[in-house]
Amino acid sequence: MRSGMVAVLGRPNVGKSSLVNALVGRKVSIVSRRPQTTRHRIQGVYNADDLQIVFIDTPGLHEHEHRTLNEFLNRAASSAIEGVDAVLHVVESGAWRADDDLALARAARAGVPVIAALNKVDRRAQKQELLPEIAKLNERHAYAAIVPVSATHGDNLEGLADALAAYMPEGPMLFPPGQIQGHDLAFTVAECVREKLTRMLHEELPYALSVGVEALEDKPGLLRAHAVIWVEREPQKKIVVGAGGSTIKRVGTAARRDLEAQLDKKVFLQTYVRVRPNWSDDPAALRALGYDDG
Ligand SMILES: Nc1nc2c(ncn2[C@@H]2O[C@H](COP(=O)(O)OP(=O)(O)OP(=O)(O)O)[C@@H](O)[C@H]2O)c(=O)[nH]1
Ligand SMILES: [Mg+2]
Repeated sequence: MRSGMVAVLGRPNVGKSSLVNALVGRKVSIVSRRPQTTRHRIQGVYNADDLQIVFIDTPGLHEHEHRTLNEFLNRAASSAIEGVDAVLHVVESGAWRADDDLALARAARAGVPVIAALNKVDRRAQKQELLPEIAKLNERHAYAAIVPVSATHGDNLEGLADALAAYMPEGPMLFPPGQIQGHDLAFTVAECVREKLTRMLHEELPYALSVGVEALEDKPGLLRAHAVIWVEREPQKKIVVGAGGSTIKRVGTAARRDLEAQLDKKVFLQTYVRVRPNWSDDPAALRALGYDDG
């Protein structure tokens, strides 16, 4: 038996959370086409016959933004490397950016083997295009392995797990096989609501949003939850609510349906929108809203 911990690092939007969800076989981390979707370290456990890997999904490392939230996100990602057995550096095929250099530098600093997952290879029409890209990655860093994958198509995930397995220490499982999620129900509800908001709202608004759950009642067959959506300014509240409450209603319905499918029970979800000026640039507000700076 081998078992170990793997920190999943990379710049925003390369598909880290998609990859962790695909490996773990269920949705532990929210996903959207916008960068900076993940805001917390999120654990997902992969189990195979003689292998257990605990993946730690992290916020995308990035340099160009300077609110306190961005500092928190970068610190939360950087500190995920502490105590892990390997780092999985996720990169997007055909799209190396400056923030990839930043992520690689952090990964290399961990002092453990770094494996590259070359993600989104489904977008490459010709598989030969990958060879020069793999050669280029080899020049950038002495990766322990470079594994082309597609998180959304499920391509080569076992190949990736096998490559990681070689670097997992021998030893007993870290978690019982049934336990696949490290976060509590309130977190799951809040993240689900934030995912729908991030997907449905335009432009800058997702970055001005945070979601918390203020009350939760979990009974057999029924979950009741009150979610509070925090925005920074009154006009943002109007946009989230929408004309006649239409936007918030769509968000609430999508979140409820997703939660009902995930939890296999009925969900009664109420949503409120409140203003907390400048929360994303205020360390005390960030801590109160559940953000962890590592
Ligand atoms: N075509 C394709 N798209 C993918 C793949 N993996 C992820 N995506 C898409 O890429 C976007 C970002 O995915 P996420 O998993 O949220 O990326 P992330 O790296 O976790 O992003 P942050 O949390 O913001 O750092 C989403 O629109 C995904 O559907 C893939 O293998 N192929
Ligand atoms: Mg993510």
